[in-house]
Amino acid sequence: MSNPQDRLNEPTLSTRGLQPENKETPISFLNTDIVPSHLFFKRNHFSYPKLTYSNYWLPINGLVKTPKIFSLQEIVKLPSKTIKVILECAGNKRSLFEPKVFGEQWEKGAISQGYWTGVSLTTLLEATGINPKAKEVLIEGYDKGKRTDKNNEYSYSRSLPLDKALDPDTIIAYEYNSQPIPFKHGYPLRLIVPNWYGMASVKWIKQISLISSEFKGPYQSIDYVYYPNKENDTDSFPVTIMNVNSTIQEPVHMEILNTGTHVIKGIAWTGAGEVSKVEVSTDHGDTWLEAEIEPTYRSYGWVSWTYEWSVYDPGEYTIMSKSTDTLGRTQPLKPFWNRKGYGYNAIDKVEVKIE
Ligand SMILES: Nc1nc2c(c(=O)[nH]1)N[C@H]1C(S)=C(S)[C@@H](COP(=O)(O)O)O[C@H]1N2
Ligand SMILES: [Mo]
Repeated sequence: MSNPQDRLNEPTLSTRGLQPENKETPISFLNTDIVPSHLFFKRNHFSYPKLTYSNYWLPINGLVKTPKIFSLQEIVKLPSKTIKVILECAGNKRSLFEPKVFGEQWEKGAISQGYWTGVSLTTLLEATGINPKAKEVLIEGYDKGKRTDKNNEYSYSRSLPLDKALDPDTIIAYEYNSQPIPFKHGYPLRLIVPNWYGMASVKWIKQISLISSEFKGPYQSIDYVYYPNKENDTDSFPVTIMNVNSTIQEPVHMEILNTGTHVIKGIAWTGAGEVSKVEVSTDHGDTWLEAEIEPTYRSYGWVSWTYEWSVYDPGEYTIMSKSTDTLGRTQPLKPFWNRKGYGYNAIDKVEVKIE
């Protein structure tokens, strides 16, 4: 019989900031692969927008043949699809960079996944038609505010190149795990861009515009850009698809265990192709053995993996995990350092002591 107190012993989000609200998922303490909405990480650039839903409309304008304004009722009547998608903040694991970088010091929980339901953006664009001059689709969010480096107010807006916008799996979502999207995650409509880091999935969509040039808003020309150098902006390039990556969920860092057999457990994911293997090392990377990957339906989700570790010698151990994808990308030993701390994907590590 479980102790009734144990039912109150639930995992919670960890707070990185409250204004705006930034909180991370307890990634080691999930008991399902589908993150329930109350444990979904939160990443915001501004305070939450004030919306009046009784009057919610979605305009699509700019370089279209016929501009249209969709009501929510019209959108939910269109053919829908449900896809399992990971959202990973580009700053996930930023706290692990050496030398340290400024910004939210995310540990390993700026990632979540679940089932998103919505209408393909391309279905809406079929209704408006596309002017051949259109190059990008600009998605504007309702939230706005000042940046530390600028005097003007900006809304959270980002564009997608036309080919990614027209991918049938790029959706305007209205449900998460079969429920209306929670307000803090973008209710009533948010964009979901599978395989790209989370910044592309704009919440609280205000309007969508087709444009003929490259959008230069600060959330894509200043932030969400890899700057390989500390002192200058040379060789910078935009953050788009997720890197191949993995996280050890169990044991947790610095845990003390006894000798015997332990299940090492984790997740692995990629933003291109599929995860093809996950390898584990318990001897500082001298030898690697393949972990077992759970044969679940992946869609754009992560895979869960396990590795049975029998250990008889007391001592201190470093457990490492390394995933590889079908494009041949593998987690590096050293991360690609960049000034804003995006895309950390070095081989994952936890240390344990065996007694
Ligand atoms: N409108 C709006 N959309 C947004 C953001 C935001 O601040 N405002 N943050 C982006 C970033 S950086 C991430 S990682 C994800 C986080 O989504 P979540 O808060 O639902 O986890 O939303 C993206 N979409
Ligand atoms: Mo993010």
